[in-house]
Amino acid sequence: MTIPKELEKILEITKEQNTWRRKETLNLIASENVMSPVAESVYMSDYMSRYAEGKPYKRFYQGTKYVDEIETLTMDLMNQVTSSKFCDMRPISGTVANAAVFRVLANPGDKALIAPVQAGAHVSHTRFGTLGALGIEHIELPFDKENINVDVDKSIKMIEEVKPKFVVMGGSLYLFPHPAKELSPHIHAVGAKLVYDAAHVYGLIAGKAWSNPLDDGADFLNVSTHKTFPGPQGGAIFSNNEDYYKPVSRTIFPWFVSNHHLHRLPATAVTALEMREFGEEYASQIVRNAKKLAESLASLGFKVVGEHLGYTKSHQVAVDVRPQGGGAKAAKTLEEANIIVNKNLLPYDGPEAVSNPSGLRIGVQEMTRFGMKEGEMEEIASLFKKVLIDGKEPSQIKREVMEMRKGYLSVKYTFQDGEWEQKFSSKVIPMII
Ligand code: DSN
Repeated sequence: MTIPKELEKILEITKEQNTWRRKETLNLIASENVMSPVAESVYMSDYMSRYAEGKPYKRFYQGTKYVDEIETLTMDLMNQVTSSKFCDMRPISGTVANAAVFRVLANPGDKALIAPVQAGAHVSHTRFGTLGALGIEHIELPFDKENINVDVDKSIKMIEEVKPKFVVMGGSLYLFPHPAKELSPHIHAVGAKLVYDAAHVYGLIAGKAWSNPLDDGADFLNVSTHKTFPGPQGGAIFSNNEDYYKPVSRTIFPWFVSNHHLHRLPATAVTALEMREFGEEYASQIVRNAKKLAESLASLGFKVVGEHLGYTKSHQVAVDVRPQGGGAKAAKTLEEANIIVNKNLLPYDGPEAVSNPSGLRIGVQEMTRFGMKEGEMEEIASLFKKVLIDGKEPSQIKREVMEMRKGYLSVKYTFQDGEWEQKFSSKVIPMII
């Protein structure tokens, strides 16, 4: 039998992807991360071929006894690292988690207050995304330009006047925590709920480097499991209140999920164990790295957002690259040098700037996972300068980037030495590289 030439092509493209992004690039997209080899290994399991509609031990299919077991264990471990009481692992993304909670809290025509888009709100919180698709009215909380954040005093007034069904905080360009603690008593006083979208900062919360929104009055904590929390792509919903959790958990299937992509479960469970063991060390290094990168870029002449606020408290750094030709050009030129970032609207950009915004959003969580520390952040800043300020040929800098990356090829903050090595390392299935 002749092997179709497309098969060779498929393997080749996959190998190219793996080699390029795992071994040769500086990956600085704020919403990405990599799993550990052991998490990747359990991801490639029979679970990926199965269905398990319903909840553990109450399924609509046969053959699910190990799915029940792994889903229950995963929920337990995720509750442990989140210091929460209830968890639903079935949303297959953060956006699906938002859809499920928003729909249970409000009917079409009801009102929701969301953190301002300038303060980083995700598109799913808006009339252009999931909120709009559900027919819920999007009203934005007032913006405090000076603090690049929600304006607390004006928001209290608005909450009292509008009496929304719910308020959404958390964001995608997310440098400084939204004021959940300050606003939650006022939200609850009008009978509304606080939904905190921690997609970006969930790993920082699990690692105790970011205030836990559930302790600050959030009724729901919606997350992604693949950004600062370095697991497989997916979502989850947490709550400490059974009465709030139950209607969401009762309706997520069949409203928003049929198959919840079961191979995520063991991989998320492994990542929760890694975060239980190494999360604090990892999260605190991420925050130190982001701050160091921001300071280094500023000292080399870049206009880094939020100087008066200490630049960042998260894994992200935002840079205004209008002097370097704008976000689109800067991101493309950096990619030619194997430095991967995304162009991003900055708080003062209007929506019309979406294809060529003023900024770059940089996230340090993935390179931190590969062992980079403050010294490497200074090196990265100087590579940015060479490409974007000194105008060096990107292909020349690419060689420097590839050389640098050679020292950071294995995932840290995971089980890999000692007893682990003897018992399990031979069972890990490596990726095709
Ligand atoms: N698009 C993702 C991000 O980059 O923030 C969130 O869904």
